[in-house]
Amino acid sequence: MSAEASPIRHDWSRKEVLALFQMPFNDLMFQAQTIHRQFFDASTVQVSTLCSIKTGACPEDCAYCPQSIRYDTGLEKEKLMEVERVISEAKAAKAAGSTRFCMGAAWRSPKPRDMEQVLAMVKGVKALGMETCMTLGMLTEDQAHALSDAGLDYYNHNLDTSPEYYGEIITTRTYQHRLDTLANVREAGMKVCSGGIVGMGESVDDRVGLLLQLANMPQHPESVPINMLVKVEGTPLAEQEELDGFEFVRTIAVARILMPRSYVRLSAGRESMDEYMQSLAFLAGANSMFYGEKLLTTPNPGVSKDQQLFNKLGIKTENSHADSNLVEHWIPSSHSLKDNPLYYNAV
Ligand code: SAM
Ligand code: DTB
Ligand code: SF4
Repeated sequence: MSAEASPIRHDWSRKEVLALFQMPFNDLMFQAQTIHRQFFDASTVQVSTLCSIKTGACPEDCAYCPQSIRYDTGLEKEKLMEVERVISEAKAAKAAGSTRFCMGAAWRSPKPRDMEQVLAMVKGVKALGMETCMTLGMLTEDQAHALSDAGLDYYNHNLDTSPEYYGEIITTRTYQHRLDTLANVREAGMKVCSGGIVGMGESVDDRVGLLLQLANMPQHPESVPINMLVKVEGTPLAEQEELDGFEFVRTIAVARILMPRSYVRLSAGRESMDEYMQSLAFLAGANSMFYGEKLLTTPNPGVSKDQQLFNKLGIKTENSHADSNLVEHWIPSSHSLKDNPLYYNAV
């Protein structure tokens, strides 16, 4: 099938998207994988590393979040990290094969007094030759422009769920606040990273609603993180019933079909997924993930565990500058076999 066969649409109807969610699983996977292959190499994954530059004591009340000051999750709060430390963490992430460094802060929005330090982080990480991403909460137009001018490539700001379910999860800001920040990010010329969380007790209609919001934006987010709720003790969602893994994989597949050119990120929650579920997520069209043993405050599979999975699946990481002394990575055992993952060996 040629790339023309799947136009990039921004006019999806609720009915169409629900119908995708309700397809027989094998048909849905086939459609997602077919579209994925029109736009991407199906065995290449982009890897980003997260760094919590300001941890805990967030004034917001997001029911899933271990960093909200309102819930006792036992998290030690920390001040904004020194620029030098951020840069040394970014160097380590680059050496491990990560190409993007995502800096997250537990803020409702950045304070004017924090901006200078944050902008220095962007410049310092950029100077290492890595892509930069930040997630700092709501941004004004001026803040978005300042970050863009400093060289920030991506801004992560998740819609998290449908407009209808949002009020069940967060009461300290509105859906419109989120959309306004996303508009400021776009207008300032940065790439948008926006997705959501599944497994928070939402209905399939809410997963439809979230993806409709993202897919009907005038320009799709370049990166769409799909997080599985990480249940953290002390948060209101700690005892949330487990979502069936197939529903998570379906959400990835529908995101892939609706936004064919976007990177769909198999995001938080991998620590509780086995290799089979993660490989189904790749088959559904996920082609980006967080790399490194920690997300912001919760565990993530370590690099060596992910390398083992990549080896089993013949997955390569995108544009890696990994230091071969530090990590295992793939080399073709012979040039003629280069494109056949079965013939890749670990060094
Ligand atoms: N404070 C900023 C904000 O909320 O926009 C940036 C940091 S916040 C931790 C970034 C995102 O992490 C949230 O929007 C949410 O999607 C995700 N997240 C936080 N806690 C999570 C959890 N327990 N499970 C899954 N995703 C989570
Ligand atoms: C995103 O969608 N997921 C990441 C990143 N963007 C910032 C954060 C996941 C956080 C999971 C809970 C934690 O580690 O604190
Ligand atoms: Fe604060 Fe972000 Fe956590 Fe919400 S998700 S409590 S805004 S750190």
